[in-house]
Amino acid sequence: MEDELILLDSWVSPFGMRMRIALAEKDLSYEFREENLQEKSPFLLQMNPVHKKIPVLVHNGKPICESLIIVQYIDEFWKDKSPLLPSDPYKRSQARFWADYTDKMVYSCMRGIYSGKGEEQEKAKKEFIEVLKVLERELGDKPYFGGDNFGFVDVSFIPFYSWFYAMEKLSNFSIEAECPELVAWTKRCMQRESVAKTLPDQHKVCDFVLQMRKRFVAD
Ligand code: GS8
Repeated sequence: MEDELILLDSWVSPFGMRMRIALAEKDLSYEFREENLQEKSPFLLQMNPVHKKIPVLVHNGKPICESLIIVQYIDEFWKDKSPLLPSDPYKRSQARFWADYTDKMVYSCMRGIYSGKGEEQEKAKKEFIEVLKVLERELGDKPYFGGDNFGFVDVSFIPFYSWFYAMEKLSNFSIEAECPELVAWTKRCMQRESVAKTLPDQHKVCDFVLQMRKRFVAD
């Protein structure tokens, strides 16, 4: 039986982009369903009744929630093509640690920038730069976080790159000036088809973020 894969997602979600990159790495086709997060579909509420969030991967009718868990599921189910997690248990633990770090640290700083003002926004920017520098140190002189191969940490982190330009515009700084090696890594990742075809245009993301800010942040 052909596997049926449905992705409940939103084009601008960095969490959703993780799924799309992982599915592309494994050469899997799927049905993409854009959710309106202001008016969630009954199917989303049924598939993710706990958090009511996207992304959700529905595999032959069964839902899998939480982006990092979904990427690991994809990697385990379709293990023969383009493995994302290393097979060594210690290396796996380290990959999970850094993916979790991007989850906890990168997005919270970005939220501080896009929803904050004045001093609060400045603090989020400084913290964001620190977090990026920590990640740049972890990358070291490897081509990818996964070493010679594009792996789990790369999949987890690269989607946030599509939001970098919006962060720079909102908070007036240059990520390339702060973290040149990290930006070189983003360019390497963008040469991969799975990433290039998934990440939306940074200007389009920026317009979206500015609109969202207009709606939710009083100036
Ligand atoms: C985060 C998903 C999330 O925040 C994951 O999958 O990794 N930890 C989760 N989804 C957001 C859209 S992206 O910013 C979402 O669905 N928000 C709707 C809501 O909170 O009501």
